[in-house]
Amino acid sequence: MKTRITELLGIETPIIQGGMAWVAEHQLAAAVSNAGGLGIIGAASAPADVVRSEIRKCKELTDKPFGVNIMLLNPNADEVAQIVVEEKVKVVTTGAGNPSKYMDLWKANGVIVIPVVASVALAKMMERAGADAVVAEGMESGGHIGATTSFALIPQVVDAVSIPVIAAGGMADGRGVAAAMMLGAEGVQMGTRFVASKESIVHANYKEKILKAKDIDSTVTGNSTGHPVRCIRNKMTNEYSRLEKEGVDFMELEKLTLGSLRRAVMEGDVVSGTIMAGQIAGLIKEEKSCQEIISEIMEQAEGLLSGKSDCGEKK
Ligand code: TUI
Repeated sequence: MKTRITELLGIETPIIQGGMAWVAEHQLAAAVSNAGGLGIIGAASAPADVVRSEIRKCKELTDKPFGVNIMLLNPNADEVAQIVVEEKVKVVTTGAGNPSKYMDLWKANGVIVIPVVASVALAKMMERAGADAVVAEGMESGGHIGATTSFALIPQVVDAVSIPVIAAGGMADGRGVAAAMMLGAEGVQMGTRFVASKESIVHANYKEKILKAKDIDSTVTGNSTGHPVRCIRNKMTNEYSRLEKEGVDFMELEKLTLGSLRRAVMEGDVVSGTIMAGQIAGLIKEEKSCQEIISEIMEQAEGLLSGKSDCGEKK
């Protein structure tokens, strides 16, 4: 499938991997890129030298294009913004903020910039600032989210900007990709589907939580702090919600989540850890390789978009 996104990025299929904190490291990014999509290293809160080393390791595993996601709440974001230039990373995606202050640096150095946005207003601002494309991310997504669903957000962003739009939030199979394309997207970013891939380094307990999840198993913490985060319901989220209802202060809530994503991803603490995942987790039943994921999804999406198959033919 060729779109302005495959052309822009020089990739075979318009599938982009989310830049997930602790999960999107070099093995996963290289596997997605080698499978014809765009792999992304998630810089998240990592120190700048760790990000540099991840980029170098990724280059050893793939000759294909890959990107780095810069989480703008990261205190090291300025340093990481510079490192992607020094390491000649082809693509940068950003999350959890407005990357305008880095735009001149990146554009002057030929970096393709794709901010993740959760609103039409930020999408328009990013286009004016020189973004090459945007990811429109609905609130079905895992992790830090905005307030609008993918179904409502994607066509509104498509109508508001001329640059290509990549859809994110709620897609994990070919039906989701085809639907996003029908809404006007030219690519799809998936996170949760790749967390449950063979090449993902997350602890087996975390993968099992995704593979066993039902439609209603995610919840959103942090609405009261201004940083809503979608994750799978567990002891931590129940405790968090209880404290939020009691109106405890921000620092008390922070204590509950300090290091909790790392504990879930690396140590498999799925009881008091944070299991970030999207609402589509309930659709994901099997751990597969990134190659299998991408080729099966694209085969199904292409069949649907060409009218040659129906939506019952699930992969
Ligand atoms: O960034 C994400 N997803 C993330 S970041 C993350 S790490 C984190 N952990 C705990 C609390 C906060 C962050 C985990 N998942 N997705 C992209 C995304 N960006 N979703 C929503 C936004 C967003 C929200 C507000 C982008 C911009 C924004 O405001 C822009 C402004 O005007 O400042």
